[in-house]
Amino acid sequence: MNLLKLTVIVGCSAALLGGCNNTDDARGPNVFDVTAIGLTLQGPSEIPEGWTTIRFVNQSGMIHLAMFDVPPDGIDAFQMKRELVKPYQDYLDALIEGNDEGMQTALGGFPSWLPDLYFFGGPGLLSSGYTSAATVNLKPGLYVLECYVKTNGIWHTYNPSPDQLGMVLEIRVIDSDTPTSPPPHGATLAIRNDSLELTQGTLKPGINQIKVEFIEQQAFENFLGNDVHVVKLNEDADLARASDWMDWRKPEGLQTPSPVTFLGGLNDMPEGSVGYFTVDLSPGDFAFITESPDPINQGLVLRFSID
Ligand SMILES: [Cu+2]
Repeated sequence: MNLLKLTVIVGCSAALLGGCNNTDDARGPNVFDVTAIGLTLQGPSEIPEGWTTIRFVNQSGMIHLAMFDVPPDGIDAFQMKRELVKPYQDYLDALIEGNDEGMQTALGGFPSWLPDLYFFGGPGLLSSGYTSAATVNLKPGLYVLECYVKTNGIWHTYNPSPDQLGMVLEIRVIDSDTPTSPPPHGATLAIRNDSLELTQGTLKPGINQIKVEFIEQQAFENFLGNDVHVVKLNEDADLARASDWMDWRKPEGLQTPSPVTFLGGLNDMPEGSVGYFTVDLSPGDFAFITESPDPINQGLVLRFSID
């Protein structure tokens, strides 16, 4: 084996989560680590545009996710905190108290720019001690990565201290001429408003790179939309527990600790978008599941097994 070939092989295996391409002009996605430590997200503050893999390392003792928010021009993470996360926490407080009037007041405090904010993927629900990755194609601009899991009725996104952010990481994506390309994938998952479907490829033991096509997108009553997460099923009741946990409006919904183990996924993206995520699968039973008000009855669950 000559040195050049050896270098290529080493380069490819090092890029396990980021991809390895056979063509000369494509180098796969850029890869960055974001680590959950306590109630913080730690990672880069500035990255180049293009296909980008966020490798999500959960070193926190709790379950988390990391969703990209794309706020309108001029809105940064602290303004989001003051104008959106605070009223959202007020809404949750009123919901927990059963205070309908308080909920309406909180809704009235949501900012006028909210309809212009959209979600753009990022790593899905991931239990403590696990690592996963999600890949999307980022354009230049300001992105805010957030975890909105709850603990004791408080969003992880929300830090009551005025000069501190919660589980929020502001990332500026800057212009770059360096080409990137999407990662290779072994299976394709299509998301529609009433189904999750594997349309191509198979799932295998070990690390799977899954392409996700957001064929349809919708707005649920919980303000979120179609996405996908992988849950490990150890007994038949686990799927019902996972489905029940997926609605944050329930007192224990999306609240730590989760009743089941999640292995990653891909958060909401606009209709027509494509993203990727990796999940490390050992033999056993699993399901793809959407974080929606009632995924089982909405058809937004797909069970699978690994032999
Ligand atoms: Cu969190």
